[in-house]
Amino acid sequence: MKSGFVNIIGKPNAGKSTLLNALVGEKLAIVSSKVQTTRHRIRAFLNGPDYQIVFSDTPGIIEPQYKLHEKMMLAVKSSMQDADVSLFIADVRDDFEQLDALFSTIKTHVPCILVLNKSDLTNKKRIEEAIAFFSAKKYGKKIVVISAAKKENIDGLLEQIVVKLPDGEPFFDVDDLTDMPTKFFAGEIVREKIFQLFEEEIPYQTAVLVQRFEEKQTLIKIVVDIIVQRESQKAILLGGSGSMIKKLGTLARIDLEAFLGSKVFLELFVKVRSNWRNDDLYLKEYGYN
Ligand SMILES: Nc1nc2c(ncn2[C@@H]2O[C@H](COP(=O)(O)OP(=O)(O)OP(=O)(O)O)[C@@H](O)[C@H]2O)c(=O)[nH]1
Ligand SMILES: [Mg+2]
Repeated sequence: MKSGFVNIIGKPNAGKSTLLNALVGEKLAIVSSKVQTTRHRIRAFLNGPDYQIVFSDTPGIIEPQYKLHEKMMLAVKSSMQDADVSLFIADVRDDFEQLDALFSTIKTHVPCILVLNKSDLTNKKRIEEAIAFFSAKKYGKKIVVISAAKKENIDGLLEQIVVKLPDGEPFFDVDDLTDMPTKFFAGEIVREKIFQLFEEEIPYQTAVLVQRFEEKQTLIKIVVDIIVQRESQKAILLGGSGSMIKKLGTLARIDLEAFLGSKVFLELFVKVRSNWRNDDLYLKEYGYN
C-alpha cells in the first residue's frame, strides 16, 4: 500500500483547482477565469486499489499586499510542509523565465513533477520549447503535459504521482472524499458565483461567511453573509432593485442543490466591514487562520 500528501502549487490561474477536480473526479474546488480565486488549502482524497493520495489545492503564489494575502500564502506554506510529492503547475503559455524565477525559489526536499497545463490552448511547438527549457532545471526532471479542463493525460500524471508515493497505510477513511466540512464548500460555491458574476475589484473585496447550515426534513437551510469593504460595493452586489443578488442566489442555489443532493433554501445578506482584508479579527471570523 502507498499513501501520501501531494500538493499542487503554482501561479494564480495556472489551473490548480481545475486539476484537483480532474484528479479526484468531483468538483470540490471552485474555479474562475480570474486570478486569486482560491484562498484556502483544499484537501481531497483519491483512493486507488493500492494507494491513497491526499491532494492539496492551494492559492496561487503572489507577493502579499494585504493580511488576507499573507494568510493565503501561509496556506501554501502549510501544504509544502507535509507534502510527499509536489506538483509545480504552469500555464504552458506563460513566460518561461518568469515561471522559472518562481519555481527555482521554492524550497522543497520532496520529489517534484512539473505539470505543463492548458495544452489544448497552444501548439506542439510551444510545448516542445517548454519541455526543452524546463528539462534543464532542477525541478523539471519529470515533466507531464496535460489539459486539466479537457481531462487530457490526467491518468498519465496519476501514474507518475503513484510511482513517487511513499509506502504507507491510508491516512483517511477510504469512503471520504475530503476532511473539510460541507459548510465550507457551501460558502465556496457562493464565492465562486461572485467571481463569475462580478467584474474588477468586487470579488477581491468580498468574503463569505456561512452563518447557518441546517439540515431540515425536506431541505437544507443555508444563510450566508457576503462581506464587502464599502457601501458602494454593497450597492453593486445588490444591483438595481436587488437584481444582482437575486441572480447570484439563483446560480448558487442550483449548484448547492447539485452538490448537496438536496433541495436548498438559500438566504444571502450583504454586510459592510471596512478593511476586513487587513483586520486579524475579521479574517479569523471568516475562516482565514
Ligand atoms: N482551456 C483550458 N482552460 C483551463 C485549463 N485549466 C484551467 N483552465 C481555466 O483557467 C482558469 C483558471 O483555472 P483555475 O483552476 O481556477 O486556476 P487556479 O490555478 O486554481 O487559480 P487561482 O485559484 O486563482 O490561483 C479557469 O477559467 C479554468 O477553466 C486547461 O487545461 N485548458
Ligand atoms: Mg484555484
